[in-house]
Amino acid sequence: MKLAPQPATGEGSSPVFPAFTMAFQPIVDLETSEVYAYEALVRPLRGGSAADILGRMNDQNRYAFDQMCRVKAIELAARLELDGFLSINFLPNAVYEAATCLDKTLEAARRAHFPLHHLIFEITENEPTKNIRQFKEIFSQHKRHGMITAIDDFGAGHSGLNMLADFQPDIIKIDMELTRNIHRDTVRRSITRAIISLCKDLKISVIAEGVETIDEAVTLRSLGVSLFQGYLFAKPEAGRLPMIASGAIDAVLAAHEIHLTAGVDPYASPAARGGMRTG
Ligand SMILES: [Ca+2]
Repeated sequence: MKLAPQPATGEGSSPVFPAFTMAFQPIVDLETSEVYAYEALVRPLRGGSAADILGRMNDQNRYAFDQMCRVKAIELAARLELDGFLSINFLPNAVYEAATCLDKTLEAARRAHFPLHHLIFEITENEPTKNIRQFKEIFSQHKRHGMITAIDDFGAGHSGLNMLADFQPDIIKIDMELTRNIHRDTVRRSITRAIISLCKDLKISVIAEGVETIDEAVTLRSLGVSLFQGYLFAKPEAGRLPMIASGAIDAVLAAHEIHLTAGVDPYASPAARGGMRTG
C-alpha cells in the first residue's frame, strides 16, 4: 500500500486513515520516584478514543496503520525530547511479517536519533490471530535489534501462561482487571502474587497497569511491584509528555512506609485503616 507522506506537524493522516496523533502516559518507578517510560497510545486528532480509530481498521489497512503508529510514536517522542523508554503497542489483529514489520520502525528510529534499546514493544496476550510460534518469531526479531519486549494485559486472557512457557519477554504488564480493587480482593491478590513470583524466577520485570488509588498501589508495592501505570499517577495526554500527578508517588511511598513500620496489615479494608482512597 502506498501511503501519503507524513505532514510536518506531528499529526498523521492519509487518504486512507483518519487524522491521528499519539497520547503519552507515564509508567513510574517507585524505586527512583521517576518516570521509567511513556506508553504511546493512538488518538484521533480531533478528540475521542482509540476505539474511534481502531474501529475503522480492517484486514486490508491494519498492518499499514500499525506501521504508521509506530513511526508517529517515535517521531513525536523524539520531538518531545523523551529521554527514557518509549513503549509502543502492536495494534490488535494486525498481521505481521517478522522479516519486514521492523523496517519502518528501524528507519524512523534512525531518522529521529531514537535509541533502539529505549523502545519497548507491547503485544497483548489476547492477540487472537497469532500462534505462539509466530509470536515468538516477531518478538525474537525485536530483541535481536536490542528492543525490549512486553506482554500486555497479562492475566486478562487465556493464553498467558502457555505463552510464557515458550517465550519469556523482558516485561509483563499485569492487566487492570487484576489490579482493580486488589486491596479488597484476596483472590486477585493471590493471582497477582503468583504472577510476581513467577516473573521473579524468570527474571521478568512487572508493570502494574490501571492503578487508580493509593490503596491499590500500596498493596501492589507490598507484593513487590516497582513499576506503575494508571490514573493515580497520570492520565494519557495527546501530543505531550504529562507530568506525574503532584504528590502521588510521595503519598504511596509514605502510606507503604506506615504499613511497614507500624506493622499494619496492608491488605486490611480501607475503612479499617481510616480510608485512603483517592478520587
Ligand atoms: Ca498497552
